[in-house]
Amino acid sequence: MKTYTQKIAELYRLHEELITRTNIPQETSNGIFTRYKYPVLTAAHTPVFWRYDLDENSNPYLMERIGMNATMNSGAIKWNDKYLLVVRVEGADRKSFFAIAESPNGIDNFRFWDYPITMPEDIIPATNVYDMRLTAHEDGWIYGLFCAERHDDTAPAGDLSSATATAAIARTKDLKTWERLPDLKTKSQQRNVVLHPEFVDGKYALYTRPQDGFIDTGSGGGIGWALVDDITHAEVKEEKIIDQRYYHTIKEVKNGEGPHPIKTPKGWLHLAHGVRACAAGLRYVLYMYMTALDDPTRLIAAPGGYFMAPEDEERIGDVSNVLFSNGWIADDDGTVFIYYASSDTRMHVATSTIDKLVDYCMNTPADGLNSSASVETLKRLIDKNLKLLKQQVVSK
Ligand code: M1P
Repeated sequence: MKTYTQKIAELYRLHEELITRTNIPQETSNGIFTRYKYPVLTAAHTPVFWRYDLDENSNPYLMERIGMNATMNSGAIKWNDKYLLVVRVEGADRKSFFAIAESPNGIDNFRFWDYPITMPEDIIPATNVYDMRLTAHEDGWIYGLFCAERHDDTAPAGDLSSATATAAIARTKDLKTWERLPDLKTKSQQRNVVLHPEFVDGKYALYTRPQDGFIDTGSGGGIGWALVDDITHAEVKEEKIIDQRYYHTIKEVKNGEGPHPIKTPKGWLHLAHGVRACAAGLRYVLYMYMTALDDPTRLIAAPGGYFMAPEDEERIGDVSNVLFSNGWIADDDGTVFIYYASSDTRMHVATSTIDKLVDYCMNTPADGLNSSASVETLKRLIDKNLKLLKQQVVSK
């Protein structure tokens, strides 16, 4: 029979084995990115001392006292040469909070900092907070923009599921102490709001996602753009749609900016999620687009279809058939670490390079928006390839 101390040691041994497991790149057939075998974070990666009361007097059966349900939708930043994720950790009580996990190489060995982030409240406290996008802005602050969810008090009595989504804004210099700024003022509800890293016309620039209700984007036409004079009292006065939704595409129902775009010599490289409806419910995939350096609102590349869609284990979870990304890190050597969550349950990484992603955006045919156009696009590639193959046969 194990002693209490031995049982605790066993918990730590298993946890350590999990979080120090070497991740393995998976062979990929599409040449665009490399997936990794293991999720980089799961609920089981959260520290043992978050979940168990380790005192034999108060927890004689060594039971979990605070359950963790998921680790998902994480912001990302390179900080002191480490790869940091600001993870959306969801407890068994359904409430999400932010906690930082750090890795030496970006692909495995992610370890949570001892304490979750203590995020100050706005004037009206939120019930739930989630999906932080991190931006190291040229003003010198690191901003975290996230969704603050509150019960919709205008809902009829007894309706306990109607909610409102607002963009919350906080900033920090050390990722430990956060200053909360007033929530973004907008006409509509907002989720997936992201701060552009540079001033544009001397103003802060936001990617927005206007929506009619908490779930429905309705008349909100896609990913929007707004300039804000004062980030400490941010208000969207004018908003224009820069990446529109279209019928019968991967973003027909909704879309939303992922992390802030990466600046490349050829333009701003964007990662976003698109949502379509099907008999099984909503399907969330990742897609990419590019905008011009001299005008970040001007679309210069819009590869058709999805960049990445749920595969295998990724398809299943609390909200199945979902990939969602709000964090990526571009290293100086051009490597890009794409952090994405699957089915609102766990975090993964995929790697690529700036060059490959720009090539993917610039040279993947755009969506022709109907079947005939898709066939014409396919025929053009077949023609070209068959000619090439013939030439090769002849020259042999
Ligand atoms: O459940 C899938 C995602 O749904 C929401 O995203 P969107 O606002 O684009 O529909 C968010 O709640 C997100 O956290 C979640 O992963």
